[in-house]
This record gives sequence, structure tokens and C-alpha cells, in this order.
Amino acid sequence: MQRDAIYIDEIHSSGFTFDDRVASVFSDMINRSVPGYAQTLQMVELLSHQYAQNGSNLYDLGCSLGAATLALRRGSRERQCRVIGIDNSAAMIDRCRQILGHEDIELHCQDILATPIENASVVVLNFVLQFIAIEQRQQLLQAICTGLRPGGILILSEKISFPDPRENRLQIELHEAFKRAHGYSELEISRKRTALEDVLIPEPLSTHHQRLADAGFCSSHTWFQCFNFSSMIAIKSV
Ligand code: GEK
Repeated sequence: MQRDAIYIDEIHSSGFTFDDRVASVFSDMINRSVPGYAQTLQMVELLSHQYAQNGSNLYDLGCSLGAATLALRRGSRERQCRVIGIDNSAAMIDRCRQILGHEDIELHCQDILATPIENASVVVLNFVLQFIAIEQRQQLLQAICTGLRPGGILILSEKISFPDPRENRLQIELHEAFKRAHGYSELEISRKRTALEDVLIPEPLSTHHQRLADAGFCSSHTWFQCFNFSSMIAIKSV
């Protein structure tokens, strides 16, 4: 695994993008930046084992290097499911193909906003909705809910914000302590913060749950939270 040193010695004037440089260090970057990332992958496998329906499609939207896509495949072995990973970064999808080439997985370089979701039983958005423009989030969740079979689920993991400014500040400080504990310097943390401004837009959990209800899910539950990172499961009625 190549170590993420992107923000050590360079000031990036433009915003963060999922280019080849990011793709080449992505596994290290996400593991050292997102508290609970490994656990979300374990639970994607467990939840797909629980909810994948025979003959259905399983989607990993914004699959990056395919870690959650592989978890979907592992969780649904012995069922006749198509596992489909989508990402609009060619650099990510190319590397993902190299990593998962031998697996029974379909990969497409495509915008998830233009991806038809059909005959689905499990859909994953693992730290991806946060990169979609706020005004397009509802439409995406609605398309996912419509494309799910009855009893199907969406697993939605996000960086979140908090309505109370003091709690928001505290959770950001704890996240930055997590990054320092994983070897990032103050300078790297602050450069990355600047690069992600206006690119990654977190929202409160209450906003996510309301949007899931408005999209047609019959219930949604927070199953994980560590500092300002959370994961939810939303269920379509049977
Ligand atoms: C994981 N889920 O390892 N269409 C397609 N892909 C997109 C779009 C879009 N409109 N916008 C962003 N992406 C992965 C981690 S990373 C999370 C997901 C992070 C893709 C983008 O190219 C990138 O690969 C991914 O979403 C976000 O479980 O970097 O914090």
C-alpha cells in the first residue's frame, strides 16, 4: 500500500479531485483519515449477507478502488447476484479493475447521477453522497429507492456535521486528533481541510434521515458513529 504524502510538501491551490495521484495512495488515505472505515466494510459484507436477494443487483456507487464492492461480492456468494461498482474517476476505475479483475464484478466509469438503478436489493453509498451537490442528493436517493426491490436496503456512510456549533467543533477536533495519531502533520491536515472546502459538504444526521424518508424509505437507522463519521441503513418497505 503506497503511503499518502500528497499534502506534505506541496500547496494545492485548486480543490481536491480524485485524480491518479489520489487513486495511487487512496487505500492508505482513507484508512488513516476516516475513523471506522474498516468497520463499514465489514458491515457491508454482513448486511449484504443479510439482505442480498437471489437474482438481484447489488450496487456500490462511488466505488473508488472497490473495497466495498468486494465486501458486497463476499457477502452474497452462492446467490445469483450481479455486483456492480460505479465511479466517475477513470483513475480509480482503472486501478479498481487491476485489483478486482479476477472477481465476478462489473465496473463502470460513470456518473452515479446518470446510473440506472434497477432490480436492486443492496445499494452502497460509502462516503460518496458528501461529494454530490446538495441540490442533487434528494434526486439520487429517490432513484435508489425506486430501483430497490421491496425489502431492499441502502447503506449510507457519511462525514457529518452537528447543528450545535460547540459539538461540531469538538467532533472536528477529535477527528483531527485521529488523523495526527495516524501520522498526518498539522500542515497536512490543514492543507487537506482547505482542499476539501466546497468539495466535501457534510450535513447533520437529521437531514440525512429526513431525506431518506422523503425519498420513500420506510425506515432509516444510524448503526455506526465515530466522531463526525456515521453510517446509516435505510430500508424499503416489503
Ligand atoms: C470505499 N466508497 O472505499 N459519480 C461517480 N462517482 C463519484 C461521483 C459521481 N458523481 N462523485 C464522487 N465519486 C469508497 C470510497 S471515496 C470517499 C468513496 C472519500 C467518487 C469519487 O471518484 C471517489 O472515488 C468516491 O466517489 C469517493 O468504500 O474519498 O472520502
